[in-house]
Amino acid sequence: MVANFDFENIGAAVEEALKAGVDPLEIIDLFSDGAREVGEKYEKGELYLSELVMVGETLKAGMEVLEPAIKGAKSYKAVMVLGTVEGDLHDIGKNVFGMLARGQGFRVVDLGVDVNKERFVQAVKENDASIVGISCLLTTTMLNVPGVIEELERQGLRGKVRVIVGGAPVTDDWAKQIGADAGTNDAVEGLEVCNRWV
Ligand code: B1M
Repeated sequence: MVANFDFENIGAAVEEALKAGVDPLEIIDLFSDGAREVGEKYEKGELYLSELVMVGETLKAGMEVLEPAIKGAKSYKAVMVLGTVEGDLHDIGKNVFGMLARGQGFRVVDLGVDVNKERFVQAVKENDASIVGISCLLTTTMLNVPGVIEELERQGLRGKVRVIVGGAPVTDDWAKQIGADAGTNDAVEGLEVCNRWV
């Protein structure tokens, strides 16, 4: 459904799958598979940007129906500041990660997309956060992630927070090389790491 940009019917299909007892995480995996397939076609020039936009809308429509099935924690175990790095407008993966984190008892302060280093740092101070989550989908905007970590260091906050970077192009090795504590291209794996930290 994602690969066919069927944004009109995806909500009903997700509802039906949830009623049939399908695990919401399995549905997220299917979304990611569809998005990957579309991304590859776009890369090969087989799809237009307008179709990429429709895929985004389809993913969002599906996530809206999925969200209530994942939310549920009543108290929180840590505060996490989350945002997509400066220059990057992709937010679907970040929202998946944030939604899962809320469901597992984190208070998530979601700063949205195109978040600069100053806003990350300000939000850490204002919310006394212990985790900073940075999402990044473009190889070009990966270059903006080290700046956030440097700014945390400059403001004397790096020792107080753990930093996780996530997104399709991110690897744990790269994240550690730039001074983060962890990196992943999988929301569930990212959450496992955060749970180990608290
Ligand atoms: Co964009 N885009 N896009 N796009 N887009 C990609 C990323 C791309 C790989 C497609 C391709 O060419 N194959 C490519 C990047 C290539 C590169 O950098 N090498 C690309 C490009 C080029 C662009 C533009 C530059 C296109 C243009 O304008 N010419 C442009 C950039 C705009 C900008 O950001 N400045 C652009 C725009 C867009 C849309 C706006 C049309 C739309 C985004 C809509 C939105 O987010 N609201 C869009 C989409 C939909 C995609 C693809 C097709 C799908 C992304 C997605 O939502 N996936 C994508 C192809 C792909 O990913 N293979 C592509 C589903 C989502 C659930 O997965 O985001 O990977 P993902 O999140 C995963 C994990 O990565 C992880 O958890 C999620 C679930 O496991 N995760 C975290 C994510 N964040 C995390 C944070 C964590 C932990 C885990 O901790 C903090």
